[in-house]
Amino acid sequence: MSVEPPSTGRHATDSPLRLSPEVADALATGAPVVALESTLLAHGLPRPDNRAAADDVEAAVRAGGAVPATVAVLDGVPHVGLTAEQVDRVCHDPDLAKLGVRDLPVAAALGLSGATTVSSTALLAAAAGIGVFATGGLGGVHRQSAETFDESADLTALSRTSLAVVCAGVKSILDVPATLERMESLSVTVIGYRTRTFPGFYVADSGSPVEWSVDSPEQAAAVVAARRELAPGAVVVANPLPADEQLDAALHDRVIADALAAAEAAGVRGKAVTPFVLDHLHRASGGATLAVNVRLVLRNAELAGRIAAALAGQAR
Ligand code: PSU
Ligand code: MN
Repeated sequence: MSVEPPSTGRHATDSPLRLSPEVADALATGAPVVALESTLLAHGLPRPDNRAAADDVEAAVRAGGAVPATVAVLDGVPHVGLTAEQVDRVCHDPDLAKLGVRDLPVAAALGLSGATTVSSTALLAAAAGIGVFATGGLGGVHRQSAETFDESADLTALSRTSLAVVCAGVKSILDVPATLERMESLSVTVIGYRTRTFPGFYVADSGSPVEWSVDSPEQAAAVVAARRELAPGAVVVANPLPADEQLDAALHDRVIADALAAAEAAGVRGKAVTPFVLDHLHRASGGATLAVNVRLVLRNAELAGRIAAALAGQAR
């Protein structure tokens, strides 16, 4: 990766990444590691519930058989693997920035702190040598993007970053068919996990098909390994919620229409859109979207752990 060196202090030849001892040790010995993003903690889930979720997600990665590596930028330094105190900071600081790839050099140069999105987490994780990453839902093409040009930087980042991203599809506040078209244009590999329909984040089925499907962590790992041999770029492993755990469909459609209208009325723009809409959904659904959001992240984290273990040849 290329992060601008600061004008004083560190030398440009120093690695700009700080790995936790556990993550450094796992990578050095070839043990499975799963990267986790911090924007979903800091900006996607409300305080204080986000703090327990952070621990639960790390525990789910361990249950799957891998070492969790939560990523965030603290005082200008990208950290891969956080201490409990560092997770506290990420979850409790209301002023923490939201950092995509383009924001990383500014944070590094000015010594700022921020949570990393899918785009920047993928970049930093790949730079650390981590092959698997778990999140909730990817960013993508927003509805009305023809007027707003609002398309998440997650998509272009995944087109050039070599790792697997386990997610429950893209957030259903987005234009899902348009996002799938963009992932095709960007040559991002997309596979359904035990499904031929692309998941819809809060709901199991987005209504769009997915062409390829795998049935096991070992098969997913084989696709990831084959992609690595062939060309840079990500493999999206789309892992749907079971039907009996999804959000009620009528509630889903109502609260999403409501949240998008509220964002429009409030004139929210840029990177504030996704956190605004998610927060509105959590309130409007009486916490139902929050519970489903946490559940799907935990499922993705555990599956990512299994895929990482399979990639490391330690499937169990
Ligand atoms: N998944 C979740 N909650 C979130 C996100 C993903 O369950 O809050 C975050 C991710 O960090 C993703 C970001 O990269 O939303 C997308 O933001 P934007 O639409 O501004 O690119
Ligand atoms: Mn955007």
